Amino acid sequence: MEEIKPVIERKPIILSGIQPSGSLHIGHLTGAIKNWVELQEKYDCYFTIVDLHAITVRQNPAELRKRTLDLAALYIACGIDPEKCSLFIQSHVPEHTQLSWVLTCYTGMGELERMTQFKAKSEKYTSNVNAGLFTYPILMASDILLYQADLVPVGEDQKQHLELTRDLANRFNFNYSDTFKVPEPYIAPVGARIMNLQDPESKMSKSDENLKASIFLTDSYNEIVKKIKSAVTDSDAEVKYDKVKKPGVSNLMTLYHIATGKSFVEIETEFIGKGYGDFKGTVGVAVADYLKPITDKYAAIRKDENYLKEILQKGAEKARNQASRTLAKVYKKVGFVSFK
Ligand code: ATP
Ligand code: LTN
Repeated sequence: MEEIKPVIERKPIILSGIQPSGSLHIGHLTGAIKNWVELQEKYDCYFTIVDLHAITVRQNPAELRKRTLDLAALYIACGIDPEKCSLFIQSHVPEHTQLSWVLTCYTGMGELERMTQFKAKSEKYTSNVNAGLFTYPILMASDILLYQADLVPVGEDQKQHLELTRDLANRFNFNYSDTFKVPEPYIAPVGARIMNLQDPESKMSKSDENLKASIFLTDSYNEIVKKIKSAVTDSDAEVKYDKVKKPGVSNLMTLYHIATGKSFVEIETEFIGKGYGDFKGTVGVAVADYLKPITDKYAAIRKDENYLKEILQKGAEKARNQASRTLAKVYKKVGFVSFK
């Protein structure tokens, strides 16, 4: 009689990462991590802290070490559950750099020269246009392909890198045989872009030098209230949503909406006849209250480095388990000798 094999349903795989190149701000929470928290329920998720990517720009070693652990603690404080997914530091899984070298030999110079992020970063960091900045997208492709990820949650700015990842996967699969899953971008249900508090026409960004421009997830209650008090608005005194004419006020309304769930019409009505002073005071307290559970949890987790270390070691083990299998396949296909 023919043996009936059980069908093992595998959950689709998701991989995403953030560089430990600055502190996380409220935009990361609403635009990225909150989505990840939902995704971990339905998918097999790998979330990584991409420290190898971070050194494409000069980093102070002590700072980098600190920020990497800060970021791990923040992921957990925001709701990433290390029991449900693999949370790990990229440099703890050497397969990332190993696969990256192989893929480097399958990438054209022209493909990398086209990357808009490379062009932008090499203009910004003129004194250090290193080869890592150039090959950065290949390392990112390796992050994704090692885990056979089906979906990759990314922002608009990373879509070009994902396209290259797909090209590399297809190229390798075509040259040898099916090796890599060709990943799709996962574009989250659009959350609002949070803008810079001091320059509301550009987005809040972790590499901004002006600390008053961003609300960091590590800011204290009073710092948050103070930053919102000093946010740039405009010279009329009407709380009205108009992203073009009133970008500062609209941004604060967005933050208030995120913190309280109130609609823009409700917010406009609430502040009829009241000045910006009142408005900013109320928004500041609402945002600080909204972030408080995260900041409290963060402070508790961050203090316990042994706990963090344990989680990150376990996460790296889980990740290596999958990554080493993919790398072994790749090495075999390109013709490297193996005695296993
Ligand atoms: P950098 O300025 O160092 O390039 P960044 O602050 O722009 O960094 P990324 O690390 O590129 O942040 O962001 C990771 C993800 O977080 C983005 O893909 C996007 O989904 C989300 N994100 C970042 N900034 C914002 C923002 N201001 N508003 C909403 N979402 C954001
Ligand atoms: N390049 C991305 C960070 C990143 C990433 C990844 C995102 C590195 N490897 C793999 C998704 C999947 C950035 O700068 N936001």
